Amino acid sequence: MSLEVHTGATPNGWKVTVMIEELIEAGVDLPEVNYHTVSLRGDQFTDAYMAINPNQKLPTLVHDGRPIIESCAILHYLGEMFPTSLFPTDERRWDVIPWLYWQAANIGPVFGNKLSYTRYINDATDEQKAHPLERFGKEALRLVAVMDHQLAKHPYLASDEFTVADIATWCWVRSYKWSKVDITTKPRVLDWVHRVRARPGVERGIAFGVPKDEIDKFSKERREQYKRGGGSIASNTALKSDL
Ligand SMILES: N[C@@H](CCC(=O)N[C@@H](CS)C(=O)NCC(=O)O)C(=O)O
Repeated sequence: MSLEVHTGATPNGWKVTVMIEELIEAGVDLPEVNYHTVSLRGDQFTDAYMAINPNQKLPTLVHDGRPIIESCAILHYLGEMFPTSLFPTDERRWDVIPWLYWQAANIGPVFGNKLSYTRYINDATDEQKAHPLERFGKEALRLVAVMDHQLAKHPYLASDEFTVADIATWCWVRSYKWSKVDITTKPRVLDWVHRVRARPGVERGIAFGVPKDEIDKFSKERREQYKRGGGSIASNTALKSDL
């Protein structure tokens, strides 16, 4: 049964494309993979998309007729379904699973909010943005310090091995310049960013939806496009509190 991947060129979206490429790199004979690009200009709110993802966000994986929502649950699912060192199946999975949850509960929301207030939100004054910017900026730096603490113990976030916890976290932290979170005071974290970037599977995964010459640095036009998209999402006009 094929893997139907509904995703886009965003940090949460790239987690899945990186995972697929890392599984291929690990020698897994995957079933056919079909990609469906979700445009955040409204695809997420359509009845067809909500039938597989009632939470109205990307990504979603559909395998064997079963939709899996939440990027980290997708990494967990693929890790269990296709066993490799990316997701240990013995008791060592308990080194990894807490850090996968940690990403979902901390890095994603905090870096996401820091990014929104730094780059996207354009219908609030500087004064209104000051408190959330300070709050999410400080919290992001605290999380980077937690990463540094982990990386002092072993070369990857959760263990000696590169795992789904690194995939999930890296997809957010790698854009530290865009979200203006200064990780450069933590050389271990910076080194981890570069080491993970050098992996061929990661290189192919983050190329999803982006021209090859813009993988590491978006063009001015693309940055404007993300700002417009992020601004319209952050303006909350499409949010429905009654489904
Ligand atoms: N916790 C979710 C977050 C997903 C998420 O926020 N996705 C963003 C793109 S990175 C999205 O679909 N945003 C659309 C919107 O907010 O309307 C996950 O990890 O899958």
